Amino acid sequence: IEGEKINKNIVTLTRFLTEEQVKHKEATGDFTLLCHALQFSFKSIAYYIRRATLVNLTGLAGSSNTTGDEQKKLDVISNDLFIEAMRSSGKCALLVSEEEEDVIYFKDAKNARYAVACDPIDGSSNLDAGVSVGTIFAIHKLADDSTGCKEDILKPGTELIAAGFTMYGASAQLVITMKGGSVNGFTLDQALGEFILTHPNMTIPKKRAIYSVNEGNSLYWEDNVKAYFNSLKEGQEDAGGKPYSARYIGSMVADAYRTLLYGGIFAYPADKKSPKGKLRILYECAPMAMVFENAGGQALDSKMNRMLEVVPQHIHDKAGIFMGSYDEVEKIGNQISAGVTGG
Ligand code: P6P
Repeated sequence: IEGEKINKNIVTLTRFLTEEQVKHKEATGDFTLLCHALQFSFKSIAYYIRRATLVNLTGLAGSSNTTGDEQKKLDVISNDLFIEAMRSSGKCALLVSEEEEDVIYFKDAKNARYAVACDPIDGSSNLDAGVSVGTIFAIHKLADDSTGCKEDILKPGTELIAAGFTMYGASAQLVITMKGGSVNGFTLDQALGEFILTHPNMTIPKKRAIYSVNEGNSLYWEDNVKAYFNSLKEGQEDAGGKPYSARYIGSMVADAYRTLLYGGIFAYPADKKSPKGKLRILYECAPMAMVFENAGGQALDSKMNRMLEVVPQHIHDKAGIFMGSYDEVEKIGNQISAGVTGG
């Protein structure tokens, strides 16, 4: 094609999933089919987001979700799309969505072996401003003797089978990782309707002088969190005396994607206003923690526990989170552990 550099070795998400499946002799193909339902929902949501402003899909749908956020029309459409994609796959036994107060059980999915947690449109408060929003997902496998119950998803992130997110920006970027695997990035080719592997084996830089946090909450931060972020604003010996740069979009998938690519630290600390933090464990903190760890980074909660070892008691439980470059999180661990506080 004139002017376009043809990528010689085009790997579609569909091919990638099939190649992954054949690596596991015991694979039944159920996980692959579940992922096809996932990619269908990402393509559909991407379609609606592109048209949102054109067909006046932004603005409030006049309802609110479980956590009191005013729901935008796209929230509702994306949630419905995701639920129907999971239901029709027949491979999902139960679903937790940020938009649904209770667990959704798919009783018709007789032999379904997977439990999915998702935030269909994370960062939706930014939609009207054209800021990148995204879908975050996490996939657990049911216990062998279970046909699907809440305990199948109230598990630590260390047991996640797969996790990732799709960021709807200039194009739709899917980032996915599987248990013990690498992190791979795919870009949606709108013309073909295919996710193409564009970022194989993503690894986060070991360190980077960029921090990403909502400074507007600093009044509520614990003293050791304040001290840590203030220390980044002083000249850094190992950075030629320069302080860190601040980057904050306010949409987790966008801040996470930039941190994954460039390095640095993203944080939403628990604080006096939100003692348990703001971000939800099942469909924000744990899936992101799995991506960051598999990319060579780290993720901790506000008590400096490994985020992937945190076990939620309720499906919408929250946690404080610090995640990013390996060395940047080490730095936090050393500084904040001095006086561990926060939920
Ligand atoms: P704040 C968006 O509402 C969200 O859930 C995440 O996407 C984002 O990281 C965070 O909340 C932003 O919160 O308080 O900084 O606006």
